Amino acid sequence: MSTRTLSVPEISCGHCKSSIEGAVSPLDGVDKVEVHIDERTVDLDYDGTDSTFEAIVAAIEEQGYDVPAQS
Ligand SMILES: [Cu+2]
Repeated sequence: MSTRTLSVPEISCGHCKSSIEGAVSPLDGVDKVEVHIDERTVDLDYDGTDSTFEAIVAAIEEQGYDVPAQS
């Protein structure tokens, strides 16, 4: 299991939180997803594989949010 925090600058409100958490939590390999509105971040616990991470980013982008390259 890996823990990672994604920066998603377009997060702004409770709708963003529920749509991102709703899209990411059902994905295979995701144990936990929590959006922090004030920090505009997404905390993740997932299986650590690249394919799961790519699916998470794709799911967030499908909800309309840009996920910039993470440092
Ligand atoms: Cu919002």
